[in-house]
Parts: sequence; structure tokens; C-alpha cells
Amino acid sequence: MEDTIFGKIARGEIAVERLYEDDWVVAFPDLNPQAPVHVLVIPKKPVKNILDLGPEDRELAGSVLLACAAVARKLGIDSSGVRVVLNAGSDAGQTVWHLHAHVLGGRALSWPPG
Ligand code: IU
Repeated sequence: MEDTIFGKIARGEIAVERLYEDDWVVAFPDLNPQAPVHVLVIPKKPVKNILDLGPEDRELAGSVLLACAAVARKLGIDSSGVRVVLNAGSDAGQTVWHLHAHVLGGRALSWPPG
């Protein structure tokens, strides 16, 4: 797949505040936060979105979810509530074509999304 800015972040070519990192993922603050806590969790492997995952990506997919929970705990929103959003495709609002989970919290969030 084509390289993206998140690929550069994953490889450390663009500096961000790495709030969480392990062998599989990196988490960093969203540049345009939609809530008091808005963090992006990306896999280090370049994958377009969840629709691009294969059976070989079980550990990657699990690592993304576990990292979302770790970020929520680290930033203290685990007791009040956290929303994890994975936009996949243009109608879903995906704008960066490297899988990313939005971790949102720190305020009451409405439902359904727009
Ligand atoms: P989306 O699900 O593809 O719409 O989310 C992309 C997010 O990436 C969006 O919230 C942007 O604010 C965010 N972002 C960023 O944090 N840093 C960047 O350099 C770019 C986008 I480009």
C-alpha cells in the first residue's frame, strides 16, 4: 500500500508524543482532538483499515484493542467511559489510509454518530 503520514510516524520519521508503544502499535495524540482525550492507536505494519486485515493479523488486531485499553487506563478515562472508533472507507469518514483506532473520552459522548 502507499505510504502515509502514519507510516512515517510508526517508523519514527515524524516525531509525536508516543503515549504507548509495543512491538505492534504506537499511540499518540490526535492533532485535531474531538474530546478532552483523543488518541490514535496505529499498527506498525502498514494496513489500510480493518477491511484490509487477514487471518494472519489476529495478533495485530488484538494488540490494537489492548493498546486502546492501556491508553484509556494511562490517561485516566477508564472509569468514566471510553469510545473506540475505527473508520474504514470514505463514507465512514476515513481520511488517512493507515489503520487507526480513535480513543475518545473525558466528556459525555453522544450517540449515534453523524
Ligand atoms: P479518520 O478516521 O481517517 O478520519 O481520522 C484521521 C485522524 O487523523 C483525524 O482525527 C486527524 O485529526 C488525525 N491526524 C493527526 O492526528 N495527525 C496528522 O498528521 C493527520 C491526521 I494528516
